[in-house]
Amino acid sequence: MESALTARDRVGVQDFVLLENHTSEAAFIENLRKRFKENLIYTYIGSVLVSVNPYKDLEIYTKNHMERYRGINFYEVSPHIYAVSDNSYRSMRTERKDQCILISGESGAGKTEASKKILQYYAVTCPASDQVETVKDRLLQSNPVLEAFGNAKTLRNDNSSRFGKYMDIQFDFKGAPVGGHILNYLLEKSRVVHQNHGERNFHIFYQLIEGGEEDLLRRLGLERNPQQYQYLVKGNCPKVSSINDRSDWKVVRKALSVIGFSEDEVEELLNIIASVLHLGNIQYGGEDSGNAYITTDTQIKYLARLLGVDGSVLKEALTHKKIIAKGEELKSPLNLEQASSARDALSKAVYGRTFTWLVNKINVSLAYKNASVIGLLDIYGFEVFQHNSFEQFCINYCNEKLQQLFIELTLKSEQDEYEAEGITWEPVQYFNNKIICDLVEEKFKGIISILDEECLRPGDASDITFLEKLENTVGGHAHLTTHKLTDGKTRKVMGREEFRLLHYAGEVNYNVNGFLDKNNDLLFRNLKEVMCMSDNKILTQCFDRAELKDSRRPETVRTAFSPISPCTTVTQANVVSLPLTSLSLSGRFDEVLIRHQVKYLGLMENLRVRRAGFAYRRHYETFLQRYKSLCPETWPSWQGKLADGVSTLVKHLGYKPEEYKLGRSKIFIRFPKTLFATEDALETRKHSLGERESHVSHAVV
Ligand code: AD9
Ligand code: MG
Repeated sequence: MESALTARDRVGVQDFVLLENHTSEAAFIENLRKRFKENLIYTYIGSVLVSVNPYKDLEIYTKNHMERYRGINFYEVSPHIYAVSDNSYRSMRTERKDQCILISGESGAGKTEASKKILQYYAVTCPASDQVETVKDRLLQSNPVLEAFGNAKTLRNDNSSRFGKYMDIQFDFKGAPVGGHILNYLLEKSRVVHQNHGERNFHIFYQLIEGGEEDLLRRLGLERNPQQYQYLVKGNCPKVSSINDRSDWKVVRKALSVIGFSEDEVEELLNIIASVLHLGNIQYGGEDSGNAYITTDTQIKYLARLLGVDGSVLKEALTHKKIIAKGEELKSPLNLEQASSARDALSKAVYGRTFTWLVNKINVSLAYKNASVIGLLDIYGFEVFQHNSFEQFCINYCNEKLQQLFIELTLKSEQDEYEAEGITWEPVQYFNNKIICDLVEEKFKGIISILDEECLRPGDASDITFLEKLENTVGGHAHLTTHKLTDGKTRKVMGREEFRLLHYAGEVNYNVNGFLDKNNDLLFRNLKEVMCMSDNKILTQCFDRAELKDSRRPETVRTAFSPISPCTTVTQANVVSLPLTSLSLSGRFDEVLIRHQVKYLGLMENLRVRRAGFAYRRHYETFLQRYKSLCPETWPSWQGKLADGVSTLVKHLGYKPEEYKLGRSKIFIRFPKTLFATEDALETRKHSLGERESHVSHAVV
């Protein structure tokens, strides 16, 4: 391979640390633009990768590209997601420390695509064996399955992740991928029963209807027309031009087999998916205030068969609520509204739990012990719509946590390393969004605590009383505003049912309508009972009878947040690289959008910290090994202490004192240009020796 960079690769600067005018946001964006024009979508800020979504295939993910990035150092090749992948891999191998790659950015930025590219890189470049081939296939095939069940078309992204994913890729001592583990969190279940205009339900429903074979659909009692299903018509958007549901169906079916789902399991899984559609078509009769009754018996018949439950018991559970009064069980009829929400609650619970079952099943097929790990964190991106509800609140809170982790790992760990190496440096101030995380999650007085409290308070608790409590408890907080708290002059007028959070990524107004219900996520006991009696083996695993005996308080969304905990383990891991993605719509360099994200992802602050510190660091041994040929005193080998050798070498190379510092085990180089110059010297020497540099000798481990 020809090493080094071509002139094109060097358009603008490939590391923002090299930017002349490094405090200027305009210069930052100009650099992104220049590179984007040349289809160079990646740029570094030190070890952080920034990417601009091209929305077209740039053919930069071929096998050749993968080969080019193997064993290479960051500065030797054009920035790429493969360089990040490779760097993490080598750190894991050489330092024997688990790694983590965080991927953040707004919805549609390209996070999920980036995580897939990383996975593909490992699948292609890591050592293999027959057993490993199976694992690689399974790892790769888990994506289409998870996306079918957990992604949907939204206004921002035709393939938007509606759940968070933390995936561990596990490697054995030879560096071969041998297993994996996926943690999913907080699937946006409400999408099963409702979609906003222009959005769709989860892909799998359309895939099944469009792609399912004739006899399969007949068996499931489904028609080949999404418009027939109440749960699929809410967004008025059954077809999406960028999506081929029929061919995706084939991909998903195959992936399920590769992962190791038996035919029976697939059948039961599809029975559940079809049941959700039938549930959505159950209609009720009755007056608003009177008792509801079911008018659609066909659906009940299908449901009874597909779920393996007694139709009349199900019918009753969909129209009555069981309560215990004075030790006696009483059935109280539901009115129209209550019955519809009981039905929807069942659909959400069935779908949500099946999704979790699916992830567990994939985990079983990927299970492996005693491995080193590279973790990939890919969550749903920050979302702001015209109307934002509880779902956006949860998603944006997740992003807030991720941003905090990012700050911890880039800014704080940077300072920690200088300390550990005994390097003096001036700490840089940066905005820490912990104040916003605390506002949401603090015990007793955080927004979630206040919400939980209202959910559990009997009597007149409502979305509005929740809002009032917010005003009373955290009303003075700098990051929270409501209608009542605004003066109506200086701020934009807000709705009476809204509160506004000033997130790290900008202001978002949330409408409190439905907050209590969505947080409670209550499923009536008798519906749970019916599910526990099901013959469907997946459902019996999803609805455990033990749950019926459990009289604890219902779980609220807070419990679903606990999986953010991978982040706590991540803090201990060695985080090499944190790709960040910024967004451009439809391949255009959308300056407004990009400026917004540069600002809110804190990229300028990140650059500031990087510039104040040292752009590159190398272990003495690595550094000496690579450049020793450039100095007569260190060539062919240095006999003394490594630090002295490095010191002799850099003095010979003419490094100025302000350009570098020597720590306990590493040399710290302030600017990449110093290193580039040394690289160039190496190149010149090799050419003068008539040597063609081979890819392998280029590798520095
Ligand atoms: V969300 O928060 O899940 O809504 P993501 O995950 O950030 O979002 P995603 O990876 O799904 O976004 O990317 C959105 C679309 O951008 C993809 O469907 C591709 O069409 C497009 N994309 C993303 N990355 C690339 C790329 N490296 N090259 C070309 C890309 N197109
Ligand atoms: Mg995504």
